[in-house]
Amino acid sequence: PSAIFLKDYKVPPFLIDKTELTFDLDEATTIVTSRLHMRRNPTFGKSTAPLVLDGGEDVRLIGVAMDDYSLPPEEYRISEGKLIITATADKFVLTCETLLEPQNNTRLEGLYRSSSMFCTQCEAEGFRHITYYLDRPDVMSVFTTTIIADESRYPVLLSNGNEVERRKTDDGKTLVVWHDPFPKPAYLFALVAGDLAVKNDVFTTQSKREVKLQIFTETHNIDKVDYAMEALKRSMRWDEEAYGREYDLDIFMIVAVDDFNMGAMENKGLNIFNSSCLLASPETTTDDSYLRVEAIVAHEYFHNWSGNRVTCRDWFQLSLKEGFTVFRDQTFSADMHSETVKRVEDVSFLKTAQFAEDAGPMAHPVRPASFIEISNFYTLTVYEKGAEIVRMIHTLLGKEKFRAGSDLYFNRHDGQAVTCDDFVAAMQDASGVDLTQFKRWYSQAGTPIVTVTDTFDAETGTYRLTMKQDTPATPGQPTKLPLHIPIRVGLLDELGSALSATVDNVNSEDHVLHLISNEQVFEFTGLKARPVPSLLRGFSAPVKLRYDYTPANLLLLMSADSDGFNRWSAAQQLAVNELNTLIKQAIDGETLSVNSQLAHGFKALLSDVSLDPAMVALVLALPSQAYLSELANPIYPAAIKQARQYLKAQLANTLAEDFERVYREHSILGEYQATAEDIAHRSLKNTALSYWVETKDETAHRIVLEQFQSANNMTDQFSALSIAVNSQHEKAAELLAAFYEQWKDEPLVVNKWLMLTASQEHDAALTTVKGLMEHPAFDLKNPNKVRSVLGGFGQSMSGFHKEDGSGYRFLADQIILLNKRNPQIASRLCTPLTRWKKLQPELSVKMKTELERILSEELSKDVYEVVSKSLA
Ligand code: HT7
Ligand code: ZN
Repeated sequence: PSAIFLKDYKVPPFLIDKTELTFDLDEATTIVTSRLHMRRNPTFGKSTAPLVLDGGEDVRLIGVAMDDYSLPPEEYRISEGKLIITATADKFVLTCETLLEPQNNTRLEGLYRSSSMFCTQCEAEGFRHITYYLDRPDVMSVFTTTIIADESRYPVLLSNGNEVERRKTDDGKTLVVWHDPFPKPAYLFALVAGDLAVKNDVFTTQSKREVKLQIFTETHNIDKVDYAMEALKRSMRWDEEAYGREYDLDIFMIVAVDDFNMGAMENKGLNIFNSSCLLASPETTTDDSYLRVEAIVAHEYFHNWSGNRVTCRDWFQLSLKEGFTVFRDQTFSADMHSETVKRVEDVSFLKTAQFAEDAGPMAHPVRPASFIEISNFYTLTVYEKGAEIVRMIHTLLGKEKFRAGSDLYFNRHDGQAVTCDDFVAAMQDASGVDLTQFKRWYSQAGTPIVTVTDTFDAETGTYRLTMKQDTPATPGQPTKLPLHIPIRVGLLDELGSALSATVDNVNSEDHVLHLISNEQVFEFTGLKARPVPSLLRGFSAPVKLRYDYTPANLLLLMSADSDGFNRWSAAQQLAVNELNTLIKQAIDGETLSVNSQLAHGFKALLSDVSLDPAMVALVLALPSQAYLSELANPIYPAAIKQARQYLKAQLANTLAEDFERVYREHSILGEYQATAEDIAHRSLKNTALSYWVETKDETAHRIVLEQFQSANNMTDQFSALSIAVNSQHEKAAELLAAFYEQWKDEPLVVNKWLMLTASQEHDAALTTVKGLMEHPAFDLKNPNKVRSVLGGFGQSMSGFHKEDGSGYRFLADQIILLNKRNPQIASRLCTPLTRWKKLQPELSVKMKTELERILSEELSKDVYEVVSKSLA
C-alpha cells in the first residue's frame, strides 16, 4: 500500500451538483441506483481528463449510463476498485446501478446490517462502498434519497434532511423520499431502516422556529433515551448562546445501533450513535457513562456547524472539524458541570494517551502530511491535541475576540470545504493577533518539553524565570522549530497567598507568558521574597513541564494554589515522584519503602469540607499504570504495578480513619440523579472505599459486599464490584459471577463486566481472557465486545505483559483474525503493541516478534500502516 500526501492536493476535476439515490432494500441483496448531476470543475482548468470514481471491491456494478445512454463495457473499466470512464461531456447525468450485500458487510463501513436494521457509516471513505462516487469531502452535493422497503419489517425509513414523500409502490412496498437542501460531502450521507421505537420532542430555536427532535432505538431500549434527549436540548441552547449557532433543518434525528466502529457519527440531520454512547438509565449506566452520553450527544450536534455547514477540504484537515468540535464539547461539559473537574479529566487523558501516541511510531502532526489509510488518523492527536490548539488560540485571543473569530469563520466559510489555515486566518483577521508562528502547532508532531529554572534577586525584588523549549524528534521530522507556547503563571508566597507582580508593565496575579524562542527569560518585579511559581495554570499548553519543585513546594501548591487545576497537578507530581522512587526500588529488587509526603497532603484534603468532593476524588486518584508507563523509559510493567499497589496500601493504612469517615459522609441516600453534585459525592465516596478496603479492615470488606448488593444505581454497584476485583477481595469471583447473572440481558452492562473481567490483574489473566472469547456474551462481530475484552486485556499488566510473551502472541492472533473482517477495529487493537521500543529489553523483543509475525500476513491497509510504521 502507498501513502498519499497533503502536498499533492488538487481540486476535484468534476463536481456533483445533485445526487439522487434510490435504495431498494432487501435482506439478500440491495440495489442502489444513483443519478449524479455532474460537470467539469471550472477551477480545475481546461481538461479532458477521464472521470475516475471511487468504489470498493464489495460493490458490484450492474450498469452505468450517461445522460440515459447505457454505456457498453468498452466505454468504461474498473481498476483497483475505481470506475473509469474515458469520454465525458462537460455536463452530464451519470446513472449507476450497484448491488450490495449489507448482511455480509463485516467492516461496518458503507451500508450494513446491525441487529435487525440497515444502517450506514460513510466517514471517512465509506460512501464508495455504496456506489461509485467522487468520495472526497470537497465535493459537496445536494442529496435526494429514495428508500424502498417492506413496511412490515422496516416501518422506519430515514435519511438526511426532510421527508418529502411517502407512498406505496405497485408491488406493495413502502417508498419514502428524503431531501437535504444543504450541500454536503458524501461522508455525511446516512440511511437507516428498521422496526424502531421513537421518542419525540420539540426544540424552539432562538429565532422561534420549531425543530422536531426524534431519537430511535430498538423497542426494548426506548426507555433509556430521556437523558440523551435532555442533553440534546441543552446542546442546542448552548450552541446558540456560546457560538450564536442555530439549528437549520426542521427535524433532527438520532438513531442508536449496536454494531458501530466508533462512538457516533454526525450525519446531517440524522446522527447515528453507538448505543453505548446514547442509552442511559440509573440501574444500568454509571456516572462516567452518563457524562459521556452528554458529551457525545453535544459533540455530534455541534458538528452541524463545525464540520457540516463548514467542512474539511481534504482528510488531512480532519482536525479542523474534530479538534474544534472537541474543544466545543469540552467547554459545553465544563459549563454544565465543573470547569476544573472537566479540565483535570481531559488533561489527564491527554497526558496519558496522546502524549504516548506523540512519543511513539505513529506520531504525526495535528494536520498530518501523509497517510496510507485515513481511518488510522482518527487519533488522539487529531482530536485531543487538536482541541488543545483551539484552546490555546482562545487563551491568546481572549473570550470576546475568540467569539469574533468563530463568527467570522462560520460566516466566511458557510457551505464551503476549507482548511486549518482558513480557521486560523479567521481567528487572526477578527482579532488582529498574529498567529503566524503559532500555526506551527498544526504541522509539527511531538510533545514539546518546557524546562523552567528560576532566580530571585532580593535587592531589586526581581524574580526571573528562564524557559527552554525542546521538541523531541518524531518519525519523518528530525528537527523542530520553536513553537509559540502560551504559559499561564501565578506566584505564591510561602503561606500560599497569591502575589501580584509586574511583567512587561502589567501588574497582575496571573500572567500569560509567550514562549516563542528556544530559550527566553521572563522578569517579574515588585516582589519582597522568593515566590513559589504556579506554572502552566489550567494546562495552558500541551507540553511536558520540567521544574524542580521540592515536596514542600508541591504540598503548598496542592493546598493553596488559586488555580484548581494546578492543585491537582501538584498532587499528581508529588505522587509521580514517590512512585518513581518505588518503581526504581522494585526494578532493583529492593524492599519498597517511601516516606510519603503525599499522605500529609491527602490528610489535609480529606478534612477540608470546603472543597468540591469531585476534585478531592481526582486528587486522591493515584497516577494510572498507563500514565506511569508513558513517563517511564524503559517501561517495567511489573515494577509499575507493584509500586502503585504499595503506595496505595501505604496511604490507606496511614489514613484509614479518614477514608472511612469520608466514605460515610459522602454516602447519599435517595433516588439516583446524574447531577454534578451527586456525581461528585459518589465519586469521592467510592474513591475513599477503594483506599479503605486496602487496609484489609473487615468492616470495609463487608461494606463492599453490602454496597454491591444494595446499590440503587450502577455507579455504586459497579464501583463496589471493581473495588472487590482490584483489591483481590475474597469474594471477588463470586461477585463477578453474580453481576453477570443479574445483568446478562443488558448488553451494555455485560460489556462493562467483560472489560473488568478482562483487565484483572492476576496470574491467570490470559487464561481468563481466552475463556471470555468463548463466553456466550462475546461476539467477534460486535466492536463494543471486542473493545471490552481485547482493549481491557491490553490494560492488564499481568496478562498482557506476561514474561513469556504469550499475552502479546494472543493479541497478535486476534489482530490477524480481525484484519480481514473489520480492518478498522483490528488496526486500533495494534496500539499496545506499538510501544515495543519503550519496553524493558526482555519483553521488547517478544513484542517485536509478534509485530513481525503480523506483518508477514496479507494485511489490510489499516493494519499494514500501523504495524509497518511501528517496525520502521
Ligand atoms: N466524525 C465521526 C468519525 C467517525 C468515524 C471515522 C472512521 C470510521 C468510523 C467512524 N465513525 C464515526 C465521529 C466524530 O468524531 O464525531
Ligand atoms: Zn467529531
